[in-house]
Amino acid sequence: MKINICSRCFLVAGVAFALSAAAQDATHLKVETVDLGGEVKLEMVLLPAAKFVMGVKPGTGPQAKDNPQHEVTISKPFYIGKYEVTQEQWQAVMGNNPSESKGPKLPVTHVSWDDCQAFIKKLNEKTKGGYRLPTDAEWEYACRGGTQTAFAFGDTITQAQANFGYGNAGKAVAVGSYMPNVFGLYDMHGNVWEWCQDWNAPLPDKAVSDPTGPAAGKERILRGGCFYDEPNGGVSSTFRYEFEPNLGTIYFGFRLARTIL
Ligand SMILES: [Ca+2]
Repeated sequence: MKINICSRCFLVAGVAFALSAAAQDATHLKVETVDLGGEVKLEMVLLPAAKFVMGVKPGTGPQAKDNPQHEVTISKPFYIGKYEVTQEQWQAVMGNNPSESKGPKLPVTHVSWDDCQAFIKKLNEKTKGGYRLPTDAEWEYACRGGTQTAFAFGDTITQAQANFGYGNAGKAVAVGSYMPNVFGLYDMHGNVWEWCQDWNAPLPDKAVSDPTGPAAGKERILRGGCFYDEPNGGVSSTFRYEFEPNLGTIYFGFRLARTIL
């Protein structure tokens, strides 16, 4: 297993801080590249610890499910996938490909939350570990990239900026086909829904630190919408969807996070 760190990048790790201009400049974020074998790479972007405002600004933009504005502290830096997990990455780790529409650079689909856990277990055995799904709050922090607008690109979004609304391909496309957000992350809006770690429950309207959701539940959170969804129906930075953890669909994929061990 080969680990490469971009040598020209830097990041201040440690205490929580508000996003600085440097932290918002993706060219300064450290990228970790892991070789999964067979020339298949996994790229992870190191995001800084930060405080950010999570949730829907009252009276603006698409509504979110149970996501009122509240301050969230992310107390430690963590890695998040630059892209949705691809079919070639799933194949490299699991030795199979559950997706209906096949393509090495397409996001893997038809994976349940439980399937994601099996993938992560094998990936952690194969690497130095720490991989997991992002929490709901980490996902929104990563999606926003310091913005307070409904989308990472402003209060509106176009089909030139993301794959949603059946307007483009009408299906999932190769990861990284659209513009990245300020953190250099691709397809946070649209393409496929992304499983998060948390059980579903309404979010608080008070400040919290490193929230992980309730200890138990019936459905897990998904974020970001997919090629099918409309801007006011799931593609925004704040919209939360939920689904039983044992079911996968053509609309569901995921993005990895990694704790620094
Ligand atoms: Ca997505």
